[in-house]
Amino acid sequence: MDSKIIMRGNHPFIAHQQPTISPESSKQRSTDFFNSMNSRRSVREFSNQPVPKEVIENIIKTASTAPSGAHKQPWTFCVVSDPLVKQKIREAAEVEEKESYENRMSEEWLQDLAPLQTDWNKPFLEVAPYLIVVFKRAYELTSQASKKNNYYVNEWVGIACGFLLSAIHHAGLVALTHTPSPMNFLTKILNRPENERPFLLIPVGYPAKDALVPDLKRKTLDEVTVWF
Ligand code: IYR
Repeated sequence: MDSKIIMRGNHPFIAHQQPTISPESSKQRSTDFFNSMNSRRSVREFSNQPVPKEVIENIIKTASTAPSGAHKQPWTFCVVSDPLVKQKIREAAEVEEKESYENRMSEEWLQDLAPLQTDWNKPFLEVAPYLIVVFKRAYELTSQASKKNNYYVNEWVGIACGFLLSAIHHAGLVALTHTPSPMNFLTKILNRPENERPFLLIPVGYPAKDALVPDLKRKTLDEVTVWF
């Protein structure tokens, strides 16, 4: 159904359309959604089982519904399934990660990571069928090679990644929110333009049959909430 256009100034508006549901349904739906999201875990052990491309398209479309300042949508999702590109990314990530684990990370940081039992080896970067490399667009390049501003880019791209991780979970897949540091190698390997900066590297797929995750506990509602 076409929405009726109402002009505000020179700009078209349409009626907000979201079905109203009862408070009881809201309770049920928020409980169900919490239970679903509470079962999401970051996974580092992937199966190489293929994932339909349509699922990846849908989760990226979902991420791109996120709000953004001045509706600039300052994100680019690079989708990598080519084994040669995945191999290049793994090799470059492991070079940086080895240096980080051996020389750059503080004792305190290494101790904080001990419960996760991570190290510089990143086999998941080749095993997972897809790597989604999220770039933030610091500004936009116009055809006249001038720059157009984007605003609060970290906040909006972070929110879009939250939507992406939720959509991945909802689709029955798993992901790792991976931050090899520094990440400039992704700009080079994926040949991204000067206005884009790597933000997160997210392997996506099915979990390995015998995948383990650390036995972590989440903070309680009281620990994370202050009511006024
Ligand atoms: N980037 C490294 C180290 C690492 C850092 C944090 I903060 C983590 O939550 C987990 C790992 C790695 O991926 O191993």
